[in-house]
Amino acid sequence: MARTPAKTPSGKAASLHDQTLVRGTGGELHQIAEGDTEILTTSQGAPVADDQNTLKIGQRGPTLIEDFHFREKIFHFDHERIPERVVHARGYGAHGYFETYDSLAKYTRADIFQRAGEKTPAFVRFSTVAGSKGSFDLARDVRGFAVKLYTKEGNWDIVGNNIPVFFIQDAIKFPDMVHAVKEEPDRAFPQAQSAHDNFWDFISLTPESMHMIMWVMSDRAIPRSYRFMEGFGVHTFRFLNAKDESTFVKFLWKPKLGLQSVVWNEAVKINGADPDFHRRDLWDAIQAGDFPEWELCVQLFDQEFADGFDFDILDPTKIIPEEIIEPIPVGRLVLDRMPDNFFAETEQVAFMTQNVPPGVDFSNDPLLQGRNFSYLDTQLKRLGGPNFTHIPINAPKCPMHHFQQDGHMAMRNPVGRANYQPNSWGLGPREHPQKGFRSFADAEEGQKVRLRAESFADHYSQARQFFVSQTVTEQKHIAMALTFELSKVETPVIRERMVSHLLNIDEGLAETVAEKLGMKTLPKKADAAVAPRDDLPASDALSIVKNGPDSFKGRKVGVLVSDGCDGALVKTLEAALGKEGAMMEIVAPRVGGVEASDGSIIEGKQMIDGGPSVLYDAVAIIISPEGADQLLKEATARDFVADAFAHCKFIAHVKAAQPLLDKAGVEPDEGVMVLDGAADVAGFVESCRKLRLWAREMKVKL
Ligand code: HDE
Repeated sequence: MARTPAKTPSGKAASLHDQTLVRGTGGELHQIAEGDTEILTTSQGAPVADDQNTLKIGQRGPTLIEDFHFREKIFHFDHERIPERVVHARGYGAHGYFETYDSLAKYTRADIFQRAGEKTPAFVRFSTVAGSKGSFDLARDVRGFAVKLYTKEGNWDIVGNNIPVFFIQDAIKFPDMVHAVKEEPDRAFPQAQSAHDNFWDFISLTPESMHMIMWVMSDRAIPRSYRFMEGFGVHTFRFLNAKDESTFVKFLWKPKLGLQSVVWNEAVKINGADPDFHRRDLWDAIQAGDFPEWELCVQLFDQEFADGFDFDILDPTKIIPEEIIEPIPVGRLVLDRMPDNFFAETEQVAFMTQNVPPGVDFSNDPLLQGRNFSYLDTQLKRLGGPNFTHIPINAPKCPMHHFQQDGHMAMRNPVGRANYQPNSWGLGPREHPQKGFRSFADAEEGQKVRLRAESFADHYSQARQFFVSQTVTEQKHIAMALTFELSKVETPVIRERMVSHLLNIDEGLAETVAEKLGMKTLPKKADAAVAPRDDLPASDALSIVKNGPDSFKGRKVGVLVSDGCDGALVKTLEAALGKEGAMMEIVAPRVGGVEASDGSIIEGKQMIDGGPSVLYDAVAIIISPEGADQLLKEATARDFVADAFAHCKFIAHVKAAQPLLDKAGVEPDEGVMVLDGAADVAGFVESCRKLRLWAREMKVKL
């Protein structure tokens, strides 16, 4: 059978999501000719004649051990699972590339930063932290943002999060912190949630977590999409140039589409309506050719600058405000291809903080140091042996020459007589002092101690700075999140301990939370090792609302239609959204579609029950008077409208929809607009760019 390797029109490798493609034994893609079906074989390659029935004696007799095809099939199935990641178990990945803007040779000798326009293949895995592999996407949680860059000098993994600080300062506390947030060990719940006694018990006993807690209680922990969130390397790293001169560096990923999150009430409902909301969003965007993009930015500084801070740059519970060191964009990351197979790539990808190329080095951040130890260990357990770098997703895309050999599942071994060096035959690779990885020759001296540096002692000042940097809406969300989480804590003393920490961050916040929890009196302030500063200036970079998009690109409008609706208006709206780079999804009483007044059929993507408005960034209601009569009797249609209103979304509607809006309790405001014809469509799309009408939130209780 002759096959031609497949390419897309752009020349890029085609994807196996095209059902007419198969992967050849060498990994290449082939087009299957029409009517051409592959013959099913065993794993050993033997053609199979019958895959519907086991081998038996007689039609109703016992199954024979001799049935090697059955045995192999069941054996393989029984071994399909590997341990899920102990943290970040639920994740979703995509392929893409990183493109360098300009040479950074002045700061780093890393090959990836030497040439403007250099493109480096990349794989990214986003994740939640606490939930297991099958948990829901909209948990209140940190999101992992792990990037593998296949550079010409080996893989560089920036294993970051969507939050720039962490819960703890020293790696030795990681197992405690993770145990506390995961399901409680006796009852095995709650799953993928921090709203329980154990988590808040640990946190309330760990003041260093307070800055992180402010982030996790903010809407950063419920992003609208992976595409609309930032990523952070968290720790301070080093760049080393050709002269081995060191510059400290922090890594930040900034989404081109701006920041956006959902509100908690929406998150709870999305988890029910579509637990895969984030993965579906990434899949849909990439399949539609709407490739998400981030800029990699660096904050660069030297030792002298670092010494000027009140805090320690080795402390992972601190940020360097962007107003103090402006992040410089150094390249862009584009995700343009989904994996062919989730397990092979997204599940088996092994990120390791210790994967750095020459020119990038570590700092002494005690969390980073501990991570460098942990990630190799975890891959060994998860992937079952030392040869996990032979798995294609983990294999570097540059030449490798070393003497590591044998072991489980070895796919490659050194060839020839010499598997050691030095040897007398001049065989095999040798190290290269100039090109090879060199660590920064930092002078280290001191006693062996188990101590936390005094420079790590301020736990409240930046927590407060984060809070005062938020808009009023965002501050309210933080207060509501803390109230919600602590309302699930059954032990009063834990709630009180938390409020006593909040008093060190913002008294108004502490009072609101205490009042909403029904505390009669305020506890006394927690003792602080260092007096919290209240003069750190607000930083706009810390707010989501202040860093939203400048267009509605990449967002989605849900359009509720009925029989007899204005089909031309639906088409005008679709065209206007298309021009904006936004998507539209039809929500109809039946997926089979509705018949518009002009006789055209509008197919439904969702039936109302399956397409609640929480799945959309804005909604339009284009129905006929009869449709309105019918829909206002349906709870799901009323919820569609009421939720969109309560979640402060922009709502466009035809006049005929008014009875449905009235029934749903919608009060007129500037975010509720009438579509009286095509001319009103442009105004609606323009309003949508603001994403939400937060002013409405005062009226509705979220
Ligand atoms: Fe991780 N972390 N971590 N972590 N982490 C893992 O490695 C660990 C930390 C992060 O999509 C594990 O392959 C320790 C900070 C991401 O595959 C494990 C400490 C940050 C991912 C591990 C930390 C992260 C992981 C589990 C404290 C943000 C998912 C499975 C010293 C900067 C990567 C695995 C993926 C995964 C250990 C703290 C980010 C057990 C010991 C801080 C994004 O090795």
